Amino acid sequence: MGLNVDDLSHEELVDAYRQLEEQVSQLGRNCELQRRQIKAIGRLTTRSTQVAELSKELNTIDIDEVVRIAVAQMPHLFTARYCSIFLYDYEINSLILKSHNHSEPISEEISLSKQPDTLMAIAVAADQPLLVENIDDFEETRGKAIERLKSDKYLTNSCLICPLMVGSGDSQRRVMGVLNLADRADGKSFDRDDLNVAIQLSELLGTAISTSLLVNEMRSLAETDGLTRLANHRVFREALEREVRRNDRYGTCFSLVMMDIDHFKRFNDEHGHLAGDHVLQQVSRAVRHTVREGIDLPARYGGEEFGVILPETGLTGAIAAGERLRSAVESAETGFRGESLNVTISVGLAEYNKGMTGSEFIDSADKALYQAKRSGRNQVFYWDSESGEPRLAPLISGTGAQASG
Ligand code: GH3
Ligand code: MG
Ligand code: MG
Repeated sequence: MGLNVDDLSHEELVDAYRQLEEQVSQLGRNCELQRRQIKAIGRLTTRSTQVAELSKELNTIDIDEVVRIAVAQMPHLFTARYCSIFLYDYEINSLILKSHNHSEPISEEISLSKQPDTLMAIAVAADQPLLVENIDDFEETRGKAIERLKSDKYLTNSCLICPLMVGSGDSQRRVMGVLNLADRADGKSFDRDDLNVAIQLSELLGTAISTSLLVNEMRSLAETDGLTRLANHRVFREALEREVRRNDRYGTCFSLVMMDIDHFKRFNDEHGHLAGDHVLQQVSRAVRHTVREGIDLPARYGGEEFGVILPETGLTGAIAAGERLRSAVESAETGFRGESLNVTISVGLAEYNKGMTGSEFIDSADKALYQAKRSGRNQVFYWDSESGEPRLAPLISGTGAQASG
């Protein structure tokens, strides 16, 4: 039944008109709300796609790469100006800066025990992302000052701190690091949508970091000797073969030092195997600290034998290195359970000659080592390729005196 306008009084007409007006404006408000919801859903969908793409990219076992990708992508995902990632170091209970996009240096280390009032420590303690819409309000509700990453460049008072977690359940759950985001590029505060994305990321990044650390650890276990932490025999042989190929191709020089602890069987018999193991560790330390870090490759070749590959090193340099090694072991502090114990090593070395195989090369350094043993031990011999015989290494100035036997 239709409404006949002619039957209505003036007041009723005005009333009906007001109702209509109210309905139209309600409709308008609903439309606006829906428009905003659709926009938000659109934004969330885009971000979900971005998160999914990021998760594919993070499928790498290189920890540096994981962090690099994250720092490069986060500013887009959150339209944030600043991003930094800290990794958790269990031994010192601290967060260590791994990567950031700030133009100036920022704090390198945050101790969770000594700096509990930092945003990162608060977020880690709460085990969830911390959305700070306004740092001043946040401080007021907490009733104390907050230590922020030092920077004068922040344009807003808002940041999002996201602990990177792995595992589920109280006993399994571990913190791997923290992602910090500051300053939304649009000048607004981070919001609940950002927080939801941060929650997804917390697990994603935490797992990626944990996996790459685990793989690194396994690789390190497979490549190093358990007692001495030096490279093992396999890694040494592979590196030697690589260096042989490189040398044959590019014609640079390289040398090899082989070392063996003197009378070590007797040492074990007199002091026991535990003392022997301890001495092996101390000798390895001395060797590691005597060679060029990141250039030379020191390895445990066998029981009490060590080898060092010296890239880009000719005979003279190798003789100097051999003498430094001999002298470092002789003077190393190898005490065990209050007893002062000393060992010496005999050293044989050789410079690589083009065309030699890896085994032939080891053999020539071994012959020099054998001669060092025969000549009284605690000495350095080198392989003289011209005469095809081992010779006592001459004193090279600056390398200290050659031991007499
Ligand atoms: P030389 O001066 O001629 O080298 O005499 P040596 O007694 O050192 O030589 P030999 O090869 O006869 O003995 C090596 C000894 O090294 C035998 C073994 O007891 C000891 N050794 C090898 N590996 C280990 C280890 O991992 N721990 C301990 N404690 N001893 C080891
Ligand atoms: Mg031996
Ligand atoms: Mg020996």
